Amino acid sequence: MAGNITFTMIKPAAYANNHTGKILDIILNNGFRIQAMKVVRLTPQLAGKFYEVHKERPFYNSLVQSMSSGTILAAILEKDNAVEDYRTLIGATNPENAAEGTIRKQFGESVEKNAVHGSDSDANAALEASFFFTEFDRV
Ligand code: FUP
Repeated sequence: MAGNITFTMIKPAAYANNHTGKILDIILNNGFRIQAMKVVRLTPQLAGKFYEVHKERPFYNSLVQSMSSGTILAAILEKDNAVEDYRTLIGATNPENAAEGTIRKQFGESVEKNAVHGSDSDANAALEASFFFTEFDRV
């Protein structure tokens, strides 16, 4: 059965360019409930750990640098079928390939600065949520 939470981050460029309000509005208008939310700045070490699965990829160092370059907003979102529905809402990894109306199409600048992260499985949603939040942070 599909789980009911996913984890998202509004990435540094989207946060710095003041897209946060518009992105949260889209999220809430599409039936997601915010269980937990905070703004933080990742150290390169923490960004590297979060994206460890991509460690061998050519884009890893640049991605880690980019994700630790400024403030991000991290949140746990709740909805039936959250992981799949949120990935539909954000669109393809590369904003150029993302469907019209998706968050990445509207606010992404490039494959690396693609505005938002969204978990790719229920298992990763749980891991990523607990990377940023404790049970006490969640309502
Ligand atoms: P997604 O699940 O859509 O976020 O995509 P991936 O897990 O494949 O990629 C994780 C992050 O790596 C993306 F958000 C952006 C970055 N990335 C690049 O910078 N270059 C690439 O060629 C692919 C991904």
